[in-house]
Amino acid sequence: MRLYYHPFSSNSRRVLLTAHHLRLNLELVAVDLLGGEHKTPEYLRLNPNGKVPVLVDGEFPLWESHAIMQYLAEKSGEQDIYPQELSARADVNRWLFWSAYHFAPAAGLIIRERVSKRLVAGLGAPDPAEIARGEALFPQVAIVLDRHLAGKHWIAQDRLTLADFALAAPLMHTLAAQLPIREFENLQAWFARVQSLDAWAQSSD
Ligand SMILES: N[C@@H](CCC(=O)N[C@@H](CS)C(=O)NCC(=O)O)C(=O)O
Repeated sequence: MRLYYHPFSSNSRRVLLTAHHLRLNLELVAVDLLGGEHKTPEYLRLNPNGKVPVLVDGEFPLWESHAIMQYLAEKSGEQDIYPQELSARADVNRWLFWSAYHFAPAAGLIIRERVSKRLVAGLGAPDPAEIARGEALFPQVAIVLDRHLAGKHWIAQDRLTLADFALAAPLMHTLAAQLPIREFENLQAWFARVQSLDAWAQSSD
C-alpha cells in the first residue's frame, strides 16, 4: 500500500500513527505541497480535492484521513484500537466524527494561518481575523475533550484507540501554531501520553 502524504500534515499524521502502531509497512510518497504537486491533473485523479493524505491499495485510492485509519485497522484485523463490538465501535466512531467535524477544523483554523500558509502553495498571507476566529472556537471544543478526559488515560473504551490518534494529530502543531491548550490540563496530560508512544516518534520521521 502506498501513502501520499506530507510530513507537516496533521491529516497525514493520524494515518501514519495508525500505520506505525499496526506495524504496516506503507510505501511513503511525499507530495510537494509548496510546489503545488497536489493540484496537478495526475494527483487530482487520485484525490479530486487536491489534498493529502491518499492511500492507494492496489487499484483502490482512498482519501479522507479518518476513513484511511479505519481501512488500515480493518485490513490489519487488529481489534484493540478499532473494536468490533457494536457499542465500543460506536464510541470510537463518535470521536472520529467529532475529530473530523469539530476538533480538527477548530485547530485547523489557527494551524492554517500560522503554519500551512508558510508551507502550501496558493493559500495566501496569514489573516489575523481568521486567527482570532480560531482562538475563539478552539477552546469551545478543547474544553469538551478536556472534561471528557478527567480521570481517564485514553479517549474511548479505557484503552488506546483510533480516537486518540485522530485527535492528537493536529496537536503536533501546538508550538508552531500557538494552540491555546495551556488551561486544559487533562488534555495536556493525555497528549503527553500519546507523545510517549513509539508510534508518535516513528511517525515524525
Ligand atoms: N478532510 C481531509 C483534510 C485533508 C487536508 O486538508 N489536507 C491538507 C494538509 S493537512 C492539504 O492537503 N492541504 C492542501 C490544500 O488544501 O491545498 C482529511 O482528513 O484527509
